Amino acid sequence: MQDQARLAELRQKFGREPAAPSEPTAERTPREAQPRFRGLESGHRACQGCGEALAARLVMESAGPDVMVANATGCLEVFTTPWPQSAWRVPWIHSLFENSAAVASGMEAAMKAKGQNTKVLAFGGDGGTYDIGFQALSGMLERYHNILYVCYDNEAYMNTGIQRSSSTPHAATTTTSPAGKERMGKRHLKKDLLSIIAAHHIPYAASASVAYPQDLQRKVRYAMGIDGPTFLVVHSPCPLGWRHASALTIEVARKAVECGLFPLVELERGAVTNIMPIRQVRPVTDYLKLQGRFAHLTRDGDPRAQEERDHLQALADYNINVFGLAGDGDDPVDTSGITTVGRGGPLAGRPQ
Ligand SMILES: Cc1ncc(C[n+]2csc(CCOP(=O)(O)OP(=O)(O)O)c2C)c(N)n1
Ligand code: SF4
Repeated sequence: MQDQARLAELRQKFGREPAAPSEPTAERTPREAQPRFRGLESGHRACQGCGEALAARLVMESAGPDVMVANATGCLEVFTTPWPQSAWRVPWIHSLFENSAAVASGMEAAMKAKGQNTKVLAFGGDGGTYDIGFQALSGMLERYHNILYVCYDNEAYMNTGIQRSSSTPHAATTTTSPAGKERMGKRHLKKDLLSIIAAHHIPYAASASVAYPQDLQRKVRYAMGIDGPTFLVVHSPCPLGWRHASALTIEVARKAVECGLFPLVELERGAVTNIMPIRQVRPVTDYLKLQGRFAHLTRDGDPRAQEERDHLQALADYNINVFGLAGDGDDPVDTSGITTVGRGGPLAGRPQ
């Protein structure tokens, strides 16, 4: 089938609008309202408020039971599989740090040879994806394997002690880009990985955030229906590395989207096909001041702090302009209209 016809069929099947949320009722307690299949169980050893754990749970819920996972070394692999235990309910392989895309390619070829339709997922952190596994990922995309690759982007090498990666935002402090007299945190820019992935002209590539689970799950379902390589990068706050309270994970993730620093976009065959509009664009300082990794940027008396804040604001403004993110009124699927999560309940309103 032609690619365009296939895309049209998938759009019709999965819809571009998010599905109606399932409201818990007196008869259906929140626990009963949980999705029936949970590919990643609770009881693992992630830190409290770990965005990566939440992201992986949401991805697995929407991917469904007939999947296999190749998981690069990193926090997700470590906190879900302390031998002899495992939090996974699907076939799962721990790959090297650098080769989850290559291992997943082999798994997919094996499934094909056996005549099975089991979808293969590959998971990696930003270190494993933006940096060390990038070559294997590019090969997987170019060879057109039927794999959904998910990058859990917590913007540093968290599992080994918060070292900077090419995904770490400009001016963030990490153990290998410490803020001090010499420099104001990381000198370089966050790599625009999504554009590089999209340049492979794969059927579907998107960004998502744990602050918008309904949007994230729609993107996973859409990617699951495509027979070819697809890619999702999920912004996943790490309370330990970003130095924010564990209860603030969702709020921090939401503000990253609302200020424009982490745009939520979808690309098909290299072209932008959808964005999440921002109803109320916030200044980047609303996002920065919640996190200890940017504390040096919000202290008074250092002229370099203002300069770096301006720089980050310019990067956010650039995203807003390039993708046309500023909303033009009330939109049911913009950053304020779409169902989100709040502290104290899965379907609660926006926390203030
Ligand atoms: C070739 C290689 N180099 C270094 C390591 C050590 N190492 C294990 S996990 C990790 C960091 C993983 O970072 P990331 O991919 O961002 O995932 P996160 O832990 O942040 O989820 C590193 C450096 C390794 N396992 N293999
Ligand atoms: S260090 Fe960060 S990414 Fe790793 S388990 Fe803890 S919160 Fe999650």
